[in-house]
Amino acid sequence: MTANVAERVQHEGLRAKIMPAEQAAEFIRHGMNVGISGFTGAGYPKAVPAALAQLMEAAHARGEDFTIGMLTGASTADDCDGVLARANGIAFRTPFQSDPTLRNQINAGAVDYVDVHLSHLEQQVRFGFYGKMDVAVIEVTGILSDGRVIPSMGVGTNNQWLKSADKIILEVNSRQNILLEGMHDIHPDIGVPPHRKPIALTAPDERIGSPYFDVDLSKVVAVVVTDLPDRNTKFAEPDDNSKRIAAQIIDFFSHEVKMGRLPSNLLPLQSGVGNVANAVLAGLQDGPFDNLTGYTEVLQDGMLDLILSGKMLSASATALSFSPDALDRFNNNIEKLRSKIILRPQEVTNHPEVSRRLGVIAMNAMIECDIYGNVNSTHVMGTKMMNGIGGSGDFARNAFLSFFVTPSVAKGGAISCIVPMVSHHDHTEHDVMVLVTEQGLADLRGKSPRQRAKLIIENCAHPDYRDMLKDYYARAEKAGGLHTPHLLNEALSWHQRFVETGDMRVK
Ligand code: 0RQ
Repeated sequence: MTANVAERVQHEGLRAKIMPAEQAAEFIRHGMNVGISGFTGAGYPKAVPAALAQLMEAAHARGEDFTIGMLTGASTADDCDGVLARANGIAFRTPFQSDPTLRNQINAGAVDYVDVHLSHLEQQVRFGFYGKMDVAVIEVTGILSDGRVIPSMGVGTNNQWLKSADKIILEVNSRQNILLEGMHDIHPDIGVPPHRKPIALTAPDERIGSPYFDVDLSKVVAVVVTDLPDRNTKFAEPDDNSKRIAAQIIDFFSHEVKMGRLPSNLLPLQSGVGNVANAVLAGLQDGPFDNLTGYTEVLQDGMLDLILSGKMLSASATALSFSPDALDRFNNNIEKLRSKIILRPQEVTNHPEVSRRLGVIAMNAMIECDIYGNVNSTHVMGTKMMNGIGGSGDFARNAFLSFFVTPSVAKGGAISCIVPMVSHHDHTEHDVMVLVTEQGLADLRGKSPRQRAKLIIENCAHPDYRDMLKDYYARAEKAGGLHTPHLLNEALSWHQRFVETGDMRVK
């Protein structure tokens, strides 16, 4: 046993259960429900999924069925979702995912995918909506001599999977910084209605739980030691559209501070994943706001840099998902960051009660919105799943301010992201306060549907589509039904035109 293994797996009984991933994977059988750790490419198991994929491929070659139901915190990575999807090993998947092979299988009808709000999933598993959980495969940073477990770069649903599963496989990843110990805040079970107690968070930097997972050691059937990196996707430099969107949000914040509706250090920020979200946070680096706080789901490069520069005091999240450079900055500064970043279960980070109490500012990207402010975050042309709703709904509905952002067009201009009617609803007009594209910002608060339509078309639509939208709206008004004017036989005709011709514009 190397010194590293001795340091990472201090519990003697569990040390005796160390085995190769290939052997551990044999605990997973066809038809099982498997709870897997991982949240946006952080803290997912990296050895057992690959070994399991090989077992699946071998079984398929023998003509046998071998698929699993796979439940995670959110997306994992190519060496988890990807490798299992390529082995045709996933029959059922929930919640958020972003793997291209898996996405194709979902859209081909080969995988049953349930797109659920991230804050709902643990409760639904507790009550058995998905059947029983057979095995949990959880990446951790280390195991203490008394058996308590140090979580990894993400907490997500791990605590629940450890409780729900009949059998547990722990992947101890020595690549994860041992100084993560102490950065987690694992709230005890939030309980079941009608006996729930409040989640007693009144500020993002408060601690209400333990830094460790308490695991029933009798359920641990295998410990696998790894030394493998997280997904660590590099961010593109913010493009002009992202910078314009970011600049407008920052101007809007200044306006709201001037109006006395936001304090000068704003309110806790939630930021979705991706390049635009990252650009907004990068924009805050040079903005006039200090002493910021974060209450988010995934903490990415932009928020890390705000903390490192001293612009942000502290942030609460469920996972740390960094580019390779940001990971280096994190590891080099971890001593300083330990008191400023807190990682919690997603049931707590995304809980409506806490978002509402703290007055979170939610900023999420979308696929399209319509002229009345309904938002589609998940479906391309109403039928094909992109990634999933993730935590966007948890935050948008309960935020003090909810933003949705997108470039005004997609696919080189062939698609308008502002349409007469969204082809799928994730966030209704009731949950959407501010829409932003590179063209402009529409503040929908206090506006009727007809007032919103004029604002969204004028401020947010691309010039190529503005007159088409105005024409649709004017004819819809003439048709009557003047609360939310629509031409029902035409409302989705832009999408249909794109499906038929590859372009929403009339040629
Ligand atoms: O596809 O790469 O094939 O060209 O959608 O679009 O503009 O790069 O935007 O990467 O920020 O993703 C909503 C998908 C935006 C994401 C979404 C095509 C476009 C491109 C990506 P290509 P962009 P982003 C907390 C918050 C839901 C979950 C969420 C998402 C691809 O942000 O999954 O908010 N959100 N979670 O070409 C057809 C349109 C399109 C379109 C863009 N109108 N029609 N295709 N695209 N607009 C985090 C978690 O919950 C974990």
